[in-house]
Amino acid sequence: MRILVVGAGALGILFAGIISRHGGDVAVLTRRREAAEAIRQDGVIVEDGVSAWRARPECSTDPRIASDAEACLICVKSYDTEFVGRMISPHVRNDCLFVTVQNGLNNVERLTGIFGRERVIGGYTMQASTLTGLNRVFHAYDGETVLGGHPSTSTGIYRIRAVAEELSRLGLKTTAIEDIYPEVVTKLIINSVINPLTALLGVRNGELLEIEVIAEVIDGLVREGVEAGSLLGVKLSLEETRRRVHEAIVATANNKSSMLQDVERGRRTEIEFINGSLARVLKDAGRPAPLNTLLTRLILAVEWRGAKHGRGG
Ligand code: KPL
Repeated sequence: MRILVVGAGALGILFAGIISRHGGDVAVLTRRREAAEAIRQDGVIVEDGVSAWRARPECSTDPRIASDAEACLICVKSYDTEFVGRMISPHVRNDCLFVTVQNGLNNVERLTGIFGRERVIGGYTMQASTLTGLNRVFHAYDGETVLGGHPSTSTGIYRIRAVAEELSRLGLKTTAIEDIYPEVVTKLIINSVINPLTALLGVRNGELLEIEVIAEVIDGLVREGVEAGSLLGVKLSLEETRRRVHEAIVATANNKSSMLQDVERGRRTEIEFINGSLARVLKDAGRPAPLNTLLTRLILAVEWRGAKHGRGG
């Protein structure tokens, strides 16, 4: 299967590197010329603290590279999903599949708006990596990727399974399930805790559990998330969701969350697609969302500081 990884961030580089290392036919599409140059010259380098390896996926800044892809893994930030979807859409094959394991809500809908309901696959990933150079990542956790059927798609489960099997064969532990939506909402809640708190405090994921005074904030975010989930039609158990958040923090302890990485680079974050979207779901139903609202505003303020004073504020 010819795979196109769209985006050369922490996850895109990791996915393309793993797939290429396992003999997959993979290319990366990035709009950043200097990243494309580095990948073409030196390949991608993945290190995990013990060893490092290099792989050589193809790489281009030209969207026409999408023309022979059978599956596109969309690995850009949520605010760029629509842009890259429209950029590749004139070039893709009629039977190409579009897979999103991005953070945030509604990436599936953004893609179905461009490619229709039958070619989009939703999912989430617990892979954790930190971008350490233009073509280099620190792989903090080799987590599971899960794909599945979604209320906004009608992609056949057999096609979803075929993609999951192919990705697993190519080194990315991937499973397929009938209904991914509860898992997407759970991952959203996990991100609503880890991402803004690590970004505001400037700590790696695991350190969140050492800071006793924020335990109540974490618990409050889980409660708001579970309530938002039920408004989205997903019944989650509070206890189980607390366990999943805790498990994610422990598993990805050595990672810098994607939001902390963005803040450190003075870049736009995904806050409006994570905590902002949970706050909107609650407020639209007339429910209070104090923590998600506050964290959204604080991270937007940090973005403002970064824009005013340069990198990392
Ligand atoms: O999704 C992530 C992110 O940083 O965006 C986790 C899983 C929390 C890893 O850091």
